[in-house]
Amino acid sequence: MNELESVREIIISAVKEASVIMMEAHGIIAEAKSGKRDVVTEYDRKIQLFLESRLRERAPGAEFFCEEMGHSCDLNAAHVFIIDPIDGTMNFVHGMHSSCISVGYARYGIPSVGVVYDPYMDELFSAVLGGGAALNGAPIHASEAPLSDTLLSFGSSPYNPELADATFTMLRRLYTNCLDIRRCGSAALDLCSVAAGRVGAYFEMQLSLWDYAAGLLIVQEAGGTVTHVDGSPVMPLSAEKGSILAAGSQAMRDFRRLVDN
Ligand code: LIP
Repeated sequence: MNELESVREIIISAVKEASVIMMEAHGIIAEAKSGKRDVVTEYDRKIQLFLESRLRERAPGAEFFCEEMGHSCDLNAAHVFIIDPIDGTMNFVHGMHSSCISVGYARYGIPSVGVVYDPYMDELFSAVLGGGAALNGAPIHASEAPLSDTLLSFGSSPYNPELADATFTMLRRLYTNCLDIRRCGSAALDLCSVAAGRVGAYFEMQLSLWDYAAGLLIVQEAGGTVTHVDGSPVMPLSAEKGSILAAGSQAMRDFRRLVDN
């Protein structure tokens, strides 16, 4: 087992333990952050603190870039864990079982390990740089089908209603050029659906690094491509919010043709 595979195992172990906190949650209370569409719960904080504690034990000196409690760090440091303790918090609050724990790991700014765990479905998506992507240990591959033969998932950037026109204008153009659309409410799970070939493409106009750091590598290692929606590269990793587009090769070509014209 090489070093990155060891890091993956460390993350998987911590994430599986942390998922118990998520699955045993009760009396979930949504606390508004930037607004009532941007919420956090005590369970987001508990899971983040648990993961930081476990990962620090196994990787002393590592830095953390996390959604809750304002962690910021040098994203180009030797060892950085990028954590979304509950991706799909709004679903979690409303009892819609479409949420996950997402942990990315970067070495000197290069995404090197990604782990996304959906405890409701008991689906663990993972990847190491150069080692392929897997779902519960079995290899997964992004779809090679044309967009017209696949589902399209999207995110509605609910924290940024000023992006609604751009989102739904793009969606209307794509809607008649795919089989149907889906909106699951978790960017990390949407990215894993691209990696597993369940959907041909996914886009969202505004995300944070913790939403996509793990899923980015999982898509890439599954043979897919991830860019910003305008086609520009998502590397180097940035703490700034930005759009994300992930797709299999043919669906990406179709998306670009439909959107750029
Ligand atoms: C969410 C994303 C979702 C997006 C939401 C939010 P959170 O992450 O997974 O796709 O539409 O605005 O960013 O806040 O639940 O970790």
